[in-house]
Amino acid sequence: MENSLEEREKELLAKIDPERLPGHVAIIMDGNGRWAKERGLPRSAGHRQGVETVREIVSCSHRLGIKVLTLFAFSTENWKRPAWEVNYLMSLPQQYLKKELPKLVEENVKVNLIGDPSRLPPPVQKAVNQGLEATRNNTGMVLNFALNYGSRMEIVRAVQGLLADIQEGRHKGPVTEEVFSRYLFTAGLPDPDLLIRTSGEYRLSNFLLWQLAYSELWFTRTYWPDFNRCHLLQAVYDYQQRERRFGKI
Ligand code: V07
Repeated sequence: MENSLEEREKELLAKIDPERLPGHVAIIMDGNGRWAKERGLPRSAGHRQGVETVREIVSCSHRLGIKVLTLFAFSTENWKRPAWEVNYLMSLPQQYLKKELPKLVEENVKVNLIGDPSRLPPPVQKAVNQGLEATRNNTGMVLNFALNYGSRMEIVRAVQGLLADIQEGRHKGPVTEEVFSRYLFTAGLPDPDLLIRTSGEYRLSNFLLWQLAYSELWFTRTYWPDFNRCHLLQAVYDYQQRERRFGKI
């Protein structure tokens, strides 16, 4: 007989070493459209179910003790999708925060954003800023949404920022990896230890190219709306079975 989700969760939790958790988990949440298509539903239904998965994964990550969870919510490429779909996607940050913000505040979760918020519709900017503001002093898990994010854009902007600081005399001395990192959207956050991508695509798709240099990569054919806490726990368990050497022997 097939195990229930609860039993499977218990088994996985018993196998996971709480001392060796990935501090930072990043996720490319892919497959919402295909999930919907296979059910004869509109793509928006896939995105709506995807938000439910976000709730479950945030809650599981928090309970597990993960310190930073980064979710790729909207890429700089996603503007090329049909207007109705972009509009629907742009309703999700508000929808999510309206329902979840009290719980995030309560659970000491700190909301953070990476990407360029200036091109987002003003109501989205407002909702997201409220989320940042309401959780500003929280010290628990960092819930980091990549919104209008693209890694090459991030790197080019870092170069521009650094160049300006050098020209204006604000930065003196050598340009090291550590100095450069301070100009990325992820300044102050550790690099991801584990990247998860759902729905059977095996690409980075312009996500955290600099930051993923040494990360363990974990792929599943499961579509994001079907992804659940047991998949996350399995990814963490598999991560713990791998040996990370950072180029050393
Ligand atoms: C989005 C749901 C998850 C599947 C992938 C695409 C659709 C949560 C947010 C969000 C973003 C910022 C924020 C709070 C919540 C979100 C977009 C799409 C654009 F402060 N899910 N989700 N934003 N999807």
